[in-house]
Amino acid sequence: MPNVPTIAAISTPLGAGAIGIVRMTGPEALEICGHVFRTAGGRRLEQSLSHSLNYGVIHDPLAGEVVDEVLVGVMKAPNTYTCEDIVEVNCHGGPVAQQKVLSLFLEHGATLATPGEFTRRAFLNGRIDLAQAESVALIISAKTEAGLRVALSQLGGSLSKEIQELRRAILRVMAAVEADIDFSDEDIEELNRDEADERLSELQARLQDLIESAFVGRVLSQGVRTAIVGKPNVGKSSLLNSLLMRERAIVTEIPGTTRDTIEEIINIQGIPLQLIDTAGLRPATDEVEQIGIDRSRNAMKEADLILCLLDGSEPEDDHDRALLTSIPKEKTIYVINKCDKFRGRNPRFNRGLLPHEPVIISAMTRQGLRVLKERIAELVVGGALPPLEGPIVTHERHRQLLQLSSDAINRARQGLRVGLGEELIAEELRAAASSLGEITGDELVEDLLDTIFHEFCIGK
Ligand SMILES: Nc1nc2c(ncn2[C@@H]2O[C@H](COP(=O)(O)OP(=O)(O)OP(=O)(O)O)[C@@H](O)[C@H]2O)c(=O)[nH]1
Ligand SMILES: [Mg+2]
Repeated sequence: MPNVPTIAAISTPLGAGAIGIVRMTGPEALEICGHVFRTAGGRRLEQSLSHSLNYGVIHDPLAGEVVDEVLVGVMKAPNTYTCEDIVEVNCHGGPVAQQKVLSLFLEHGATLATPGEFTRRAFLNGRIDLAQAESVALIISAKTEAGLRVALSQLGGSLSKEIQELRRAILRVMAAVEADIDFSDEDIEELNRDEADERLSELQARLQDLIESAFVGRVLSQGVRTAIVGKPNVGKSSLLNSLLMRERAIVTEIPGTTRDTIEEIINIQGIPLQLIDTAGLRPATDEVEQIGIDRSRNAMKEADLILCLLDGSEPEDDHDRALLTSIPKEKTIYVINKCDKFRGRNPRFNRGLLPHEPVIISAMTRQGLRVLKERIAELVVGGALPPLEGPIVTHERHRQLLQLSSDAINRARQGLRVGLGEELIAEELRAAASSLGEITGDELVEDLLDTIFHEFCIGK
């Protein structure tokens, strides 16, 4: 038995589709598939050219029956996704045929792949680094074109390249600091303390640029969590529906219609918003409503952005006042709804109570929605997404490691200024480089791999 098991999984989503792909990688992939695949001309699969598509049938040798008519893609090591032999069986898209093909592979010696295991092999076999591997999950979950562009550029290695450059540059300064007085080596350049400090200051600025890109990266990859909150009946669900342009949430004139939170993704000027419609906030009348209201408060707390909806056709009451004091105003846009009811006149709601200028809309006639979208883009990214040039950090894990690296450089620079010993300074710089190495996987803890790849889907 070879050390590396051959693994297999269904790589396309469950359910019916035009085609479904069962994928297998590992040293025995061709042999295992060969046991159950017959080409029309009786040729053996092992004899196929690399990167070829082979027509034939998958048959169950024990039952002696044909399972499906298929095309088998053969990709031989090392120029493949995993750097190992891969076969991809394109079946008809019914779940039964795919399951059957997978079971046959497992019966003939393959093991079921764990989530992300194909990509993990690509990483372990050195084809991509860890940051690139993580971008694969981002490509799958991208919610806007801009998000996809960023993920693809990360897969292409833009972030890894910058991080590797920074890491090497830090190690060079470290070597120079260590070599300072003891010995001279031709490969190590000489830097006095001021020069080392200046070099580190430049590196820190580059780290800072990356850290700052993380906000846009997160917005693009995860979307902006946006909670629509307000009293019952002010039109929260109507606003969700008009922004989505479909009747997603139930709307009635009965206060307390929405009981549970409802989440949908919309795209505003390239910014993905994860919109959350919530149960109206008021003293609950029953247990179910209370649970819904607790969820609304939670959604409000976790939101990046709050749309606080108010009914402009009614004067404010004590509930409105209580609500307004409980809302964190820095991340809130106040929206006065139902302007079709007070057309041309002032809302009956006293806008003097609001900490900033509200947007006036009608969720019913869609009036004011364009202005609302502009306000959202303004608050989230200052009007428009910045040009997506250069590497962008998309994972919180990366942002934290960059910050650790920058903090360590800071300590090293302080050490240089106060005349700390070379060894202690070098130690900080080693830590700074090591944090960066964790991003690309050059320095690694095995547990981390499990955490990262378990977020993947099976078959990727
Ligand atoms: N005239 C007018 N009526 C509206 C507007 N928006 C919502 N409504 C009406 O207000 C009522 C309540 O709307 P919903 O969208 O269900 O309100 P909600 O805030 O989700 O209410 P809860 O789920 O009970 O908290 C419905 O009868 C809507 O048709 C608007 O812009 N103009
Ligand atoms: Mg509702």
